[in-house]
Amino acid sequence: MDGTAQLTARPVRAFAYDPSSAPGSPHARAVAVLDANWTGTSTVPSRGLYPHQWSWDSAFIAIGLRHVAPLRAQTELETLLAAQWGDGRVPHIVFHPSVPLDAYFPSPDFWRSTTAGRAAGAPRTVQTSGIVQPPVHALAAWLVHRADPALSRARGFLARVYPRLAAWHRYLLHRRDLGGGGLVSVVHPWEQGMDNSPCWDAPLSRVAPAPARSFRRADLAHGAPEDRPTDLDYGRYVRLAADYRDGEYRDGRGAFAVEDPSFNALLAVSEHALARIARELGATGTARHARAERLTAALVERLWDPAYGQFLCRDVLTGEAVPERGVTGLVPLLLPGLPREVARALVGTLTGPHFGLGTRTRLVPSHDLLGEAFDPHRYWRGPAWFNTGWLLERGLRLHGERARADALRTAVLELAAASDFAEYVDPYTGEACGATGFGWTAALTLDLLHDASGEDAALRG
Ligand code: 9WN
Repeated sequence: MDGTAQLTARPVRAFAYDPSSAPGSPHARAVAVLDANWTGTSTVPSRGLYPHQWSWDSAFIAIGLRHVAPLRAQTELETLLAAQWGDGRVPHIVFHPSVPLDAYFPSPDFWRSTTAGRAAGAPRTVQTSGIVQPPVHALAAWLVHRADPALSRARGFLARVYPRLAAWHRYLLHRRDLGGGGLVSVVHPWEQGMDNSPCWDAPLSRVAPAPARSFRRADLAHGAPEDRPTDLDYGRYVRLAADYRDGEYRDGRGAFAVEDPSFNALLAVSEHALARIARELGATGTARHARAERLTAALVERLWDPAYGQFLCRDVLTGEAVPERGVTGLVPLLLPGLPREVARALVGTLTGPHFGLGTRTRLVPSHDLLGEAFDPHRYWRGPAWFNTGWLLERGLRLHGERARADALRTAVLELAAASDFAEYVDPYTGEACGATGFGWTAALTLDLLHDASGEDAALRG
């Protein structure tokens, strides 16, 4: 697709934005979305498309929920962590037993966590998937605590979640350093959270797809096929997950292993948050800050590409960088310890022709506007997501880019409300794509309304 032609053809629309919390305001509507998606113990990303609990969704949801329902925000994280496996992994989905099996694929009978996951310590009383998602949870736990420290202390919230978060990070750092260079590898595109990104195309092309007749997709009942991953991609996702399951979820190098910038940056940020939590609980936290800084250094050493002005994924099986500009390569801007010239270059790339922030786009596209694979509607191949917008807004603010952060904040708030809290939007027009009433879109709207300075999320030192 010719990105340049698109740019002139589709002007950015202006939206009216109401900052109050009166009935009918974006604030009230965002709260209503979270209420509608609440199940009593956690929040579904979307009632139709994603009717279970998802790991990184819950972390983002807790970050917003803390401002309006701090007890629910704590419960959200505690419910997820209660499904942690004995080896420390936090599963990417915790299934609700009352939801029919055919409501989402892959369902519990595909993952078979209670049997295939037994050796890895999967819980017996709840069904989960066996892969993971980005570790945003310690950051979320810290922010949830900060929203209502009295409630948090009274319930012993941090003391309860700390050992589980520490075991989670230990699992990632010890069992998932498949490249041996101090960074975590993801073993499935769903683990990284940006499922269908062109960054996975080359590493995924080596995976033999499961035959289409061997599984039945549920997502196409809710989303337009041209917005969703293709059947061939799904065949590969299924093959990778089935092989992992059939190996009883043992970690080692399978057919897909990638070191990803966003996943590792979020781990480093969460390690800083865990240091804060440790300090709050009476320890020093120094070793954790040092670990976060080592992770930051490994990220720069292994994944930074000065010629691209951004981080790139690294295919662990070939040892090569993946030459694709995904938004994942900008997310490390969230790191407080980033070298100044790296932060400066990232801002340049974010606002330059490949992502166009502030000129051609108001929200950050998920992929290079000028790349061959760019598609403004297809899942993670171009559309803008609100969680990456939030992460980069916090990153811009942290690195002193106040005017740009303000503009991005306004765009997130306006487009979230105007799109009825869509899962994602066309980066040029703001047109809603995927599900509406999407959990993290509503939650991060609330966070930006309540926490304009982002001071707590900055985690400096
Ligand atoms: C697979 C729930 C999840 C998000 C991911 C997003 C999408 C699932 C899917 O939905 O992934 O985990 O079925 O496509 O890519 O980031 O956590 O909202």
